[in-house]
Amino acid sequence: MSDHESVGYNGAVKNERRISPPLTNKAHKPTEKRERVFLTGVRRKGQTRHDFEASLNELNRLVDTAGGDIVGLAKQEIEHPHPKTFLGKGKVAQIEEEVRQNNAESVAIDDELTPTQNQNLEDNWKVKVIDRTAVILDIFAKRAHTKEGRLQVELAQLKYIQPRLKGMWSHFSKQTGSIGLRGPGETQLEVDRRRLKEKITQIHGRLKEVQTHRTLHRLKREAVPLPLFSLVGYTNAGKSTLFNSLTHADVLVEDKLFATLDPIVRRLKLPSGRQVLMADTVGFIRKLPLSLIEAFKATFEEIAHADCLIHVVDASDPEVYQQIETVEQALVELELRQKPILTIFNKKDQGFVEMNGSQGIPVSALTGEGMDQLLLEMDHFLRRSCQRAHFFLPYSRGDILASLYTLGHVVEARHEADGVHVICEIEPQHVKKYRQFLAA
Ligand SMILES: Nc1nc2c(ncn2[C@@H]2O[C@H](COP(=O)(O)OP(=O)(O)OP(=O)(O)O)[C@@H](O)[C@H]2O)c(=O)[nH]1
Ligand SMILES: [Mg+2]
Repeated sequence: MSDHESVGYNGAVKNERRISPPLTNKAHKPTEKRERVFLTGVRRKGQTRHDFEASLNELNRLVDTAGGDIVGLAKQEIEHPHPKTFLGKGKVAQIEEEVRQNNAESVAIDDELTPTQNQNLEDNWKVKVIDRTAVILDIFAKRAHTKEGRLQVELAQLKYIQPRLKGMWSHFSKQTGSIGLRGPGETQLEVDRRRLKEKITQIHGRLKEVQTHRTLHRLKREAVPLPLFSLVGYTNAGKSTLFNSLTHADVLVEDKLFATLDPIVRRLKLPSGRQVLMADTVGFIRKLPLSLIEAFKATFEEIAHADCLIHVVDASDPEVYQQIETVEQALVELELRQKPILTIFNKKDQGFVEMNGSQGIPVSALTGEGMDQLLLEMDHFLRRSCQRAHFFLPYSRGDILASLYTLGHVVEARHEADGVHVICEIEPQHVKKYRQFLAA
């Protein structure tokens, strides 16, 4: 259980058990330099109060993870964001006053700002202004450990910084190391636009190299035909806990957002004796900008090559519906929505909120309850959903070969003079679709 359990801020999180953010520093190392952050929530037209509070609450947790303490909070309802300052004039003045009174070092806004709005607000408040994307990027920067992960974060940061460079020059060139300006990209604040562009091209190149290596590695792994199950889910749903419990791995588990950034794959044995692979991946969160998802496409590659997704849902969280929706939306954006999905409801030990209509295998990754059933279901899934089929494809139909790789599991591809013999385990619907290419 976390130290933060019952602490809310300004009454915004009253009854929401586990998304309650910390106000105390108890959980942090005493040596850690914490930044004084003023939080601003903006309720857009059409947004429910509940959704607004939940999102703001989450930003509070994100700021905490990034190393900030909330020293004040302002909320505003707006119909349309002001093109120049995002917030209305009165609110800008009010926040300026509060920032001064509370000695805030930065203002975090729970929305996405244009570079102009960002700059104008900084001019007004004389402190750094960070939007939700910047906070998330900062956490990613702290948490990426593999070469590929770090390159991806750097790329995302540089792309984020690019249009904002001017403002960052004027105020914050000396402030590297604080939230939103930290990580692999921070030295880039000292280079001009042209060099930034060159750098972006260069990182693209290096990423490509790393990714080629990774693809080779994966192809080698795929030479042994093991089905791949990939965990997906909202951040903090319990994916890594489940992963550790099933594969006896030792992945970092934390009551923080985005504990996992770099994907990891392990082998595991199902009750039937069949071996499979399982991948743990980065979690999703609401309002994750598409550009960020794009920078992490490679990270999601393990999901793209999975035979089946296991959607880990924290069914004890009052926000469960919104979280399911966010994950499904992200899967649509990544063009992965057509993958077979096994849904599990995690954290049974904490009691589930009422779930109308949705179904999932109830488990507790923490206590181990329901794990046997999950493993049986995975076995069942493999048997139920696939059939072995033998296709012969002329070389002119490379498109179908590519589809077979995406939709099913190619066990063998034998290249002959006039085409490719493919043996694959694939769902009957796809066998039917390509039946004219079935080998006799
Ligand atoms: N009570 C309870 N807590 C759980 C359970 N599963 C996970 N947790 C807790 O939930 C928190 C998040 O768990 P993680 O496994 O790190 O979650 P994750 O989905 O990997 O999160 P990210 O990597 O941040 O996306 C940790 O504090 C876990 O101990 C469960 O079944 N019951
Ligand atoms: Mg994790």
